[in-house]
Amino acid sequence: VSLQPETNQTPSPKPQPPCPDILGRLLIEFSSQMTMERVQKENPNVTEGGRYTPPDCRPRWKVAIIIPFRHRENHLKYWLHYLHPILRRQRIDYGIYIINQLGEDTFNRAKLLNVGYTEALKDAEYDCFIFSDVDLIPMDDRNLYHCYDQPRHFAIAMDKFGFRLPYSGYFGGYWGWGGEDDDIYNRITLNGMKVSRPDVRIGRYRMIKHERDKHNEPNPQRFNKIQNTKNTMKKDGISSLTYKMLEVRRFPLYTNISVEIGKPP
Ligand code: UDH
Repeated sequence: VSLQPETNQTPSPKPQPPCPDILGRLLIEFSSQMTMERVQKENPNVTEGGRYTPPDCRPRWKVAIIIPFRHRENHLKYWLHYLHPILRRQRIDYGIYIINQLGEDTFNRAKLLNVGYTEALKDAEYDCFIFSDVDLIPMDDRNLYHCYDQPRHFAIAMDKFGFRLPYSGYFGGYWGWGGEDDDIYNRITLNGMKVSRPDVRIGRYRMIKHERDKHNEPNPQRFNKIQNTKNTMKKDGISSLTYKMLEVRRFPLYTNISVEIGKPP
């Protein structure tokens, strides 16, 4: 999903003919072995910390891609292998941020996304933020990772849901264990914004199959929480965010931000 700060509203671009490098539907598979060395060799033009600027045109936007993360090194290799070339073909000016939750307390995806938003803004003047899970790969490079004038839901047709939107208020690339994807959908609509989505034939995604992670069990309060967005949204979120930054490390293909975010009250 992509969110744009209110102050930075940009008019949506006019429909244009496809760029020459765009391939359309892509073959995505996870059976071949992947190594970070291979992915680095494939992407020599990505600069330190996973930054890229197209050399042949001036992009309209600067995009930060934020990935919540813990113990998913193998998925990350595939994600970088597929996404860097796609973003390059799309002529995106971007930076990749892996927000790594330290320790073994309960995983908090939404809080990591908030940390990513805050920390990425210290790096550059990003125009918008795309939140992606580490195991979600777009199957079509016409699904453009640039900014939109309304919050954008990219992964609308996932293989695990039969390439369909599971419900109309769905705003996640993920089936939420804390309901945080439904909560942000509520925040968007309560603030008078509208979710924008690609065509269902283009918004297709493959998820890397995996077992449920430890310390990320379904939150029993999730149904109750999403009933209360209207009351909680003004005081719970970016405005109440606290965390302990432990390390920012620039790898060739991404910036790793390791944080302690505490545990549930
Ligand atoms: N994530 C991690 N580490 C974790 C948990 C989550 O990196 O321990 C990140 C990662 O980017 C992941 C995202 O948070 O893609 C969402 O994780 P999730 O496991 O909550 O959601 P997902 O849809 O899986 O990937 C749901 C459980 C599937 C169980 C399937 C059993 N057959």
